[in-house]
Amino acid sequence: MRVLFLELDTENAWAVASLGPAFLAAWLRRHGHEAAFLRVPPTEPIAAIAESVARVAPDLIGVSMTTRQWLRARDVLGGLRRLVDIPTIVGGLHATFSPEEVLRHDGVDYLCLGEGEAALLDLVEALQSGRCVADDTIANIWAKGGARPSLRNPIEPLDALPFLARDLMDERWGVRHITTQRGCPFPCTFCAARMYDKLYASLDTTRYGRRRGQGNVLAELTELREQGPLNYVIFLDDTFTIQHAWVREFCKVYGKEFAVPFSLNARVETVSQSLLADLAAAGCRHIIYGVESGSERVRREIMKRNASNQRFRDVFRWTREAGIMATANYIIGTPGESRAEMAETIALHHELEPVDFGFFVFYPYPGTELFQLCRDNGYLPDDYLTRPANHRESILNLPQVSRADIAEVYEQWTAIRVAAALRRVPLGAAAAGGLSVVERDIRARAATA
Ligand code: B12
Ligand code: SF4
Repeated sequence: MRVLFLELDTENAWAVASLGPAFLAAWLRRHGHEAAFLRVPPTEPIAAIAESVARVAPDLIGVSMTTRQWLRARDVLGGLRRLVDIPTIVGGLHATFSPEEVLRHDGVDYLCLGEGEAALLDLVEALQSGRCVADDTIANIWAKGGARPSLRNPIEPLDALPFLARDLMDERWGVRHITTQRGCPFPCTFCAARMYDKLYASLDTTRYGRRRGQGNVLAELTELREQGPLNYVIFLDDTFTIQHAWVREFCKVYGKEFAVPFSLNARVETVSQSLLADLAAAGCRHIIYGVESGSERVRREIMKRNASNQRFRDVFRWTREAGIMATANYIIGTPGESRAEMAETIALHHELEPVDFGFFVFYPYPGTELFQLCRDNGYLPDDYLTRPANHRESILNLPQVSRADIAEVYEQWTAIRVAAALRRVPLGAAAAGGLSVVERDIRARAATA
């Protein structure tokens, strides 16, 4: 069978495509099926999408969905249903945690809960042999109108998975994206990534949190180096710096064999000065830390993140001293956060002096603890599923701060961003490129490689 994965872009700017389909395609191909990929720009008319789909002539259309992609997915799949007669399946975080709402829509035939490799293969083989897929015939696959399916065990060990199907990722400039684990052990209440761990923990399955062997990760990198330029590696793991023995061992070999610069995501509780030194020696150039709030109360009581502000100050200093760039990410307008606490975040930002930073207006992701809190307290508007998850404006009706308050703080952050960009990049260059420090670093390396 041939499965076509549609990548529904929500922004015009390029970003690496979703990883889910690249994992699924590799698995399907290993089992003798075909996988194709079509990137769909944000404003591409349905008729044009239908033409492109018809050219590929797939037997099944697959769509991976974050919450931000949901509205576009709804419109595209609904529109396609009127023009082409091909079954569809959706998966990913939004589908997993809002399944009833998603399945209700025209053009969505099947939905995959959680990890998809084995489940999608079973569906493809059932469709191929003409078997009916109704109530709980395939674990993880929810057929429209059917009952919620049971969940199968996550694949164990992760090394059993084939390497990512890179032709579905649209990588550029010799920058390669890789994951060494699935799941995150921390309890952050706003985080959607965390929800898979919770989903699987609540059922009679093995744990979702797993890590690949170092040898398996290094073998994928070796293959990538043989295939083309390997200029920069981005580890997309939620928190790369858990399991220090694993990380140190990996750094030893990576530093010797590759020494290609790389970046990763970390929490301040999971790094030490000596770990940062090992990472830097192996080639780590950039770490993205979730700071989220400058108020210890907001972090502790609302987000379940217990690190102190002093810990953030120390870790940002150690990171700088190790010669690694730090990016800080912040959230604005978490339920329960006061206007003064939002100002504390700006104050902490000025102390941390990260090389780069991101600021996101809080959005309640389905399945998360804070989503539930917003729903229980009436903060969530009834039409929340039709409001864009763009992280630029709040969709909540909060008692202690208004949307206008949050918009004002967002403007303050925007001004800080503009000032930082102008300090870093001469005016002409900033206007021409508008690139972040990291993007410029990556492109410069790609140009000289
Ligand atoms: C890599 C990554 C990106 C990449 C690629 C996106 C992607 N979807 O892979 C880039 C840089 C583009 C990106 C951008 C953004 N991201 Co992002 N990203 C991630 C990250 C760190 C890892 C994803 C990953 O490794 N997946 C690995 C695979 C194995 O997992 P998976 O995607 O869930 O896929 C499996 C199953 O879900 C299922 N499945 C998935 N798709 C499908 C499709 C079908 C047909 C089937 C059958 C099954 C299936 O099978 C897959 C294999 O088992 C996650 C955190 C996380 N742990 O998920 C955040 C995450 C997905 N991102 C998030 C966000 C918010 C964003 C941004 C909005 C950030 C921003 N503020 O700008 C943008 C928006 C992107 C968009 N278009 O919507 C949120 C999404 C929350 C939500 N409920 O929507 C997450 C969960 C982070 C978080 N902690 O909250 N991101
Ligand atoms: S540490 Fe990061 S990925 Fe893990 S639960 Fe918290 S926010 Fe999510």
